[in-house]
Amino acid sequence: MKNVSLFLTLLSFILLLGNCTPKNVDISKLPISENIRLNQLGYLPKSVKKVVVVDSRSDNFQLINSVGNIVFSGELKDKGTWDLSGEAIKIADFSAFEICGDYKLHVEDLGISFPFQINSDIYSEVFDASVKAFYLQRASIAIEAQFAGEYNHPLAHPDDRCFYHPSSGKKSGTMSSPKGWYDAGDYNKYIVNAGVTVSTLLTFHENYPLSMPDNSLNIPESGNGISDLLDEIKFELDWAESMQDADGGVFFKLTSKSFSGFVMPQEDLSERFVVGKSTTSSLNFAAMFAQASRVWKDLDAELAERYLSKARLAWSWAAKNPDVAYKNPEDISTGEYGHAEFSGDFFWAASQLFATTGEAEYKAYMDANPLDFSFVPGENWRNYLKNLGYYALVMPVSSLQDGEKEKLKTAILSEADNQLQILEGSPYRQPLSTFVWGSNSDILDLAIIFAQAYQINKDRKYLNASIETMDYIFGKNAVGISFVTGFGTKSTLFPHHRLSAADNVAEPVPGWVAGGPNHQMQDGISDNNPNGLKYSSGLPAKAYMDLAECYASNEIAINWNAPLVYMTGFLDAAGKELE
Ligand code: G3I
Ligand code: 9MR
Repeated sequence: MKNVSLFLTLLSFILLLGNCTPKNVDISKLPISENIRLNQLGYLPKSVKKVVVVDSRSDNFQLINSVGNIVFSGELKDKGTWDLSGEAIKIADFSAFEICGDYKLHVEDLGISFPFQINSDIYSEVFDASVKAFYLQRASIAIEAQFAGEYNHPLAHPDDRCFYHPSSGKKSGTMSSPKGWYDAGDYNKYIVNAGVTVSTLLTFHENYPLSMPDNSLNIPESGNGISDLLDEIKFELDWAESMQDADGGVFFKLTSKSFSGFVMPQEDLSERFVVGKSTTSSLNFAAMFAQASRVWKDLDAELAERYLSKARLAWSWAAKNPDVAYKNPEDISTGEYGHAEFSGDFFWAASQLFATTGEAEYKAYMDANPLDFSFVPGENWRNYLKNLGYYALVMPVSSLQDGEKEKLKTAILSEADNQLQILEGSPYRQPLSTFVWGSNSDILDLAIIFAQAYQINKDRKYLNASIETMDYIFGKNAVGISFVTGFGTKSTLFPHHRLSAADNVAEPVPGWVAGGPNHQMQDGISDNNPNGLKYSSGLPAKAYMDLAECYASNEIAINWNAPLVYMTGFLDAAGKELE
């Protein structure tokens, strides 16, 4: 390994000499071009570094360091026109250049790119921020300045007296259901969305348990000897646990009757209701608590046992009530998270219960109801859940026999190869070509497939694919921005997020990934919605507006941030491993 590294360093040096006749370029005089689409955080030193150059007639590019020296130059590779953005695409590849520092890219007929770094810790800060964002999203507690700085606010939504809505099955009365994270830009809490969020975060922790130690985030629980990531997840589990009915079934959501205005949470004094009870909320509960039981087993045996017994009860309720879909009652108009086909939910819950217990009942369900590992855009809180089941079953801690684990690993690798083929054929070198509501979470979930494949066999092609896919999130996209608030020279500034829009702070709450381009533009101007938003482009990969009113492409959501945590944490670890 050492010889390879020495060779690569020498190669970089030769390239440096060969490629550059150190020439000063007065970059201060060059215009900044937003047609150079790159990862605005930068690049890991020993990794793939491919940048998209849009609508340029130039044939080459130069890499310029902070003092204006051309340190690398190369040819622009023509990739033709991308029909999803209407752009002529060329690729600038400077993967061979590995020297850490601050750089910009120059293209003769365009100008200079946003600044970026080559460094092994470029994902470290955004990883922390993507988790800290969850703390800033907490309900029922005061978010204090000592932890939140300028994003502090008084206690809001105590949720200690929530009315049972008739759809919950209760005729009257109230229940206490405090804590948990606001779902997204709104102030409501949904079990179907909490599940995929908690499971994605726990899956990251189970695979990279040392990535976020205690005292990483400066949250109230910091210093208690437990990973700050687990402390944050526990705040959601504390709420979710209160949503289980005595018979094991799980209520669907805790919500106001309609979406509140764009006010700070402490100003939203709407009555709060416990609404619905469904197969899907019960399965989400079963899955996340079975997984949580596994994770807390060595931290708090009693809690782990309690979680597991509640997960079993929720599974049993769902098994007895397999077809109870959720639909908003007439007097409720907040989020629905409604789907009609629950096989992915059942498989995921059975997988988590089996991975934790090894018990025949759950194995029997999976054997009788097998599901392929696959990826379909737009399924992120529905059929995609089965993939989280695969991730649980292939782990060393899982009770599955090795032979069967190998089969599941082969399925993951096969899908990763399918997606890699799509990436290789994409002018933007990322695997998504269908842009719907929450498309950035599709990108992030695809990156997790590559990360899981890399975890299985350490083939660099999967690590590189995960890096190129994440480059899209941080600026290598047809919108030309970093979709993560607070990260990048040009990043999402006005997310559909009441906490960001209603506070007196100019900058949005940092660390949130926006939903991303959505060709359906449900909030756009139309015959049914004459006051809708006028999108600057209807091209699928460009159908995005950085406006607070834009909920169909610019909202933030906990289930979209969970894979952001996974991937920035994974690349932060990979960055250190590659050093
Ligand atoms: O996936 C299908 C795709 O196959 C199909 O071609 C396309 C056209 O029919 O539709 C796609 O489904 C879309 C789905 O998002 C993709 O995830 C649905 O049309 C679209 O209605 C659905 O939007 C959901 C949105 O609520 C409106 O219901 C989002 O998934 C969901 O993330 C979002 O969730 C909201 C909560 O309700 C409230 N809190 C905020 C949160 C985020 O916006
Ligand atoms: O703020 C709401 C957001 O969380 C939802 O995802 C979105 C779609 O259900 O609805 C948003 O609320 C808007 C409502 O749908 C229409 N009137 C304006 C509301 C605030 O933008």
